[in-house]
Amino acid sequence: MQLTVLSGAGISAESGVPTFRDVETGLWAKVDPYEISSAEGWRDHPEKVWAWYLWRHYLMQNVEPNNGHRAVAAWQDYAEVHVVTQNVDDLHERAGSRRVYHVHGSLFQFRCDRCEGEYRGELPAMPEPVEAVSPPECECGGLVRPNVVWFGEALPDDAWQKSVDAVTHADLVVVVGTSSIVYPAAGLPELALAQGIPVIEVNPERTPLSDAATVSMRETAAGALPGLLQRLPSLLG
Ligand code: BJW
Ligand code: ZN
Repeated sequence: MQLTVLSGAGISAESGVPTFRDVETGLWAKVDPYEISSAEGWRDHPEKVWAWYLWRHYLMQNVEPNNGHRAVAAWQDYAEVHVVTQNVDDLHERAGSRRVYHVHGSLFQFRCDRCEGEYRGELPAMPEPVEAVSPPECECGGLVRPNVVWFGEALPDDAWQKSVDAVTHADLVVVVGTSSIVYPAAGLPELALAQGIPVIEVNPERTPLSDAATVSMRETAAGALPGLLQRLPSLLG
């Protein structure tokens, strides 16, 4: 059996990583997403964007995978599991998942915004958010940026192709912890449904996917995923 998981920020929430859109605790409750997560924001005030990502980098290094990430990794004992994640953390890998496709990049890689060269220098620890930090300069005169995908930027080709393959060749797709509003990732479950592949959504809140999904569960990732395979016969009938 091939099982494909599409994850979003909600799967890491129970590890202590804030989601983006939660109105009280979400990352974007305090900053404007288009100022911080867009190419224009980087061009206009790179020091503000760099400071925010240094803080998130520190945060992600200092959290642990939760029972949601661990359940997905444990499914590898029973199925060929592919994980398509919008998250830039490494919690799926640290839980033991082997096929993980980061469609929005990784906050553990940094590159020059001009020559694309990888940056391997030390990063300052940033346990608290600060307003502005100048990003390191590359030898070519460009600035070092996180290797993540901002609004208006193309998704990495390789990860995207593998994700489309994984979703369209799956026997079951589990969509967990995403608001399902950011495209093109939000279109992946639609591809599966169009082919008659069942899609199970796990999210404590309703999303634009909820009505179309084969099953939509109002539960958290760490609560629902550990017992999900055992519940499949009753969920899918
Ligand atoms: C829990 C839980 C628990 C809480 N358990 N669940 C069509 C129409 C209009 C616009 C567009 C369109 N197609 C494309 C666009 C533009 C844009 C877009 O989609 N905009 C929409 C907002 C409308 N898309 C893009 O720009 C993309 N690029 C693109 O289209 O390029 C075209 C192109 C082609 C060729 C050349 C050039 C260009 C790029 C999108 C990049 C998104 N980047 C970000 C930042 C990444 C770096 C970083 O991490 O900082 O990705 S934005 C942000 O949103 C981040 C996330 O990956 C992404 C999705 O968020 P996610 O994961 O769903 O989080 P939340 O917070 O929204 O939701 C959390 C959910 O968890 C909630 O539902 C909770 O209920 C739930 N939850 N606790 C389970 N315990
Ligand atoms: Zn450079």
